[in-house]
Amino acid sequence: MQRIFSGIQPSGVPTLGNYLGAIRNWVSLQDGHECLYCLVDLHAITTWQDPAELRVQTRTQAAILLASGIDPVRHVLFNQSAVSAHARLAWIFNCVARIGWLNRMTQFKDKAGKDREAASAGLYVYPNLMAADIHAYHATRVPVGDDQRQHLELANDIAQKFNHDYGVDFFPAIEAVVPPQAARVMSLRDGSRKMSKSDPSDQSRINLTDDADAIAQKIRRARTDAEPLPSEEDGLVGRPEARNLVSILAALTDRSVSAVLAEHGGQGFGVFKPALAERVAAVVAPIAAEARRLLDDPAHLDAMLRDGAARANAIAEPIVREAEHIVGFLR
Ligand code: AQP
Repeated sequence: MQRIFSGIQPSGVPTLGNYLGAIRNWVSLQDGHECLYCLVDLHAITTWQDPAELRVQTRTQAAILLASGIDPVRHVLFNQSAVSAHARLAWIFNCVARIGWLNRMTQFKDKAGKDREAASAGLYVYPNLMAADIHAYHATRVPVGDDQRQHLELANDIAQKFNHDYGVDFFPAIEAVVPPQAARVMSLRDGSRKMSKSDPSDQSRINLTDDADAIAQKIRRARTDAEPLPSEEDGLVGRPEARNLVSILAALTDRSVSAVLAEHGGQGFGVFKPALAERVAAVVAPIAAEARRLLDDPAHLDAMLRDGAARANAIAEPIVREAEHIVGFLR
């Protein structure tokens, strides 16, 4: 059975983008794979996180993942900092990856913004830690949104260089599993930016804790143009906000963009937006309600994460010890 690893940063409340780009895929891959799903708190602190908030967000994410259908008994759900193998292998990878490779990473450029000199060193080497997350488990399949493809290519480059430099065949190749529809959900306020849980504007995203009223209000206020929807995909060229809303509905209903346009083409946003809001609420509101119920018992969530970390550690520890041995560390 192939092993899957994927992570999500507890840097805020997960969004509809996280759900359609990653979490939904995580749930369906549970059948037929051995899955490790990780709340990547080491990644989260590459940008400032209030310590008390980080603990709350980590629990909230655990609750949302459970409410979305992640099974912590058949599979493994844990937080990254509880398994030291991640940080140890990341250090080795910091010494394998080349600065030129990291300089090409577009996510660093996006997240660091204009003042790159002021970004944390952790944000710069973020892709090396992500490579370590996956390779510490010898995972071979990684379900991610489209925005993470470049990092996965880097993770393969690092593994190849490690194997080549040390003359071993130790780290396997990994394959990105990217969903066909809505692999990249965009902001509701700006169709050129991806929907992000850390966007300062709450109106830019649907949080997986939003109720039906909040969802309807955010979609009603979502930025759009004045034209009705086209009947064919060509008509969405130059209309990123319209394309985003149509893509969201396509993903939620497991249809192509053209199939959605075949049904809704010609409609104005006054008609389309309420139909979309209803679909979004049908998926998000039950997750939000179940997550709220689970958050009433934080001790249970913490115990579940500790159990996950112990099981993750049992897999990663021998692999990372072997990597340390290959590198020449004396034990
Ligand atoms: N807008 C998106 N559309 C599709 N997929 C997305 N993902 C994130 N945003 C979108 C996918 O969600 C998974 C977990 O992401 P992450 O939390 O590890 O980091 P991120 O990609 O940086 O997500 P955010 O929401 O933008 O977080 P912040 O704001 O903290 O930086 C990944 O598989 C990602 O592809």
